Amino acid sequence: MPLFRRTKRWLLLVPVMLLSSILLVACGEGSPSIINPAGPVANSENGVFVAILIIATIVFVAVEGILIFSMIRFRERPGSPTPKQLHGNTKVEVAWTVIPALILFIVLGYTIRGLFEVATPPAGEKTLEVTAFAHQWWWEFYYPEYNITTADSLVVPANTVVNVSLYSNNVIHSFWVPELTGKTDVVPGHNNQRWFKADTPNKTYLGICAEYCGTQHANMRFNVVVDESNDFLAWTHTQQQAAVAPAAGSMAAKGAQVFKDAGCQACHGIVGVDITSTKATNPNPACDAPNAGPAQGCFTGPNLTHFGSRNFIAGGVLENNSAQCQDPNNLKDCNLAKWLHDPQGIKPGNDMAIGPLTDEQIQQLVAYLESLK
Ligand code: HEC
Ligand SMILES: [Cu+2]
Repeated sequence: MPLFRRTKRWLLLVPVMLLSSILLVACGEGSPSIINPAGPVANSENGVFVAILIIATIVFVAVEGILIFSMIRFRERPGSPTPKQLHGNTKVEVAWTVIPALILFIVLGYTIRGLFEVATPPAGEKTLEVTAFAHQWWWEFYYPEYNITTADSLVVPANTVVNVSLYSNNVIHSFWVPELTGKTDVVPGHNNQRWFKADTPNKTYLGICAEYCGTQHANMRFNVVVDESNDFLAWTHTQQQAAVAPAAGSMAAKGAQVFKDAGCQACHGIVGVDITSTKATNPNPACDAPNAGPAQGCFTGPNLTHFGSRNFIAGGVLENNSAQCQDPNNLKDCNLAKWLHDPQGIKPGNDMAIGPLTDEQIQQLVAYLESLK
């Protein structure tokens, strides 16, 4: 009696399964994945995943294989006798207790090794300190060594340990850059740390908030821009400068005026305009007080001193496509203009509550904000 009597069906089933798995793989195109690690922390985490996947696959194939084989090979056939009736078998019981226990110990070993690998950065390496301040719903990054505050983009040098202090004064968020490091909760009143290192310069990775934190949780993204160390230093130097003052009479200068008149300063700090130093916006305990505001150096919205150099708007809900924002008479594809036109329509519930702006004001504000490189 052959094992499978109707071989043809199986021949059909196998390619269908393989093809559908190829289709599903295509779904992941372009989105960040933990199985493309780009630094030691993500590498170690991926190692644990792969080890467990291999062990689990072997167990799955063995168990299901024996099961399917037995179902077919020993199925009831017409006229077959009643099988021998058994009860209990000490050897089998011991085997299927001891073998899984050993397998789980191996999994535990890999996990514990992984935990130690990602817990603390290797000693004696050059380190960049960053404070990530999780807002509802955008990320602010403060660089204490350089006294820089930025939002949406975490710029880091390659091959350098980046030690991120995670701070929230609102709800629990979670810091996650799938290709660089796993998730770490950002808990009010409990400042966690997360380190990572990026292997390759000139790459950008997507960061995500991985803990539901309100309606716009999914639009709380950021990118990690990895530079050569020289480019990183040049970037810090630019970011340390006060905002460029627009040429008198220019469209941007009119925008700067609108920025004052339309009340933008109530929520946004610009160094050289309404604040003297970015330090004011760093997570400082004064900002946890219920009535904290610009007077205490605490702003509701992102610091805009160098907004023009960033590639995300409002937690990545839009891309800052500066190239489409150059012609004041044609801003239909300019995302910044869209944002200023209707921030609540684009990101409902966010904290930027403003009255409507005229098209002219938007043209001027776009010219101004995009000039803040
Ligand atoms: C009541 C506070 C408030 C006022 C007033 C306000 N904003 Fe905002 N703004 C915010 C907040 C909060 C965000 C971030 C929203 C988010 O991502 O959830 C933001 C985001 C932005 C961004 C995107 C910045 C980035 O890095 O992602 C720009 C640009 C901006 N605002 C410009 C303006 C301009 C121009 C005005 C004046 C017309 C203004 N804002 C008035 C609170 C405010
Ligand atoms: Cu969040």
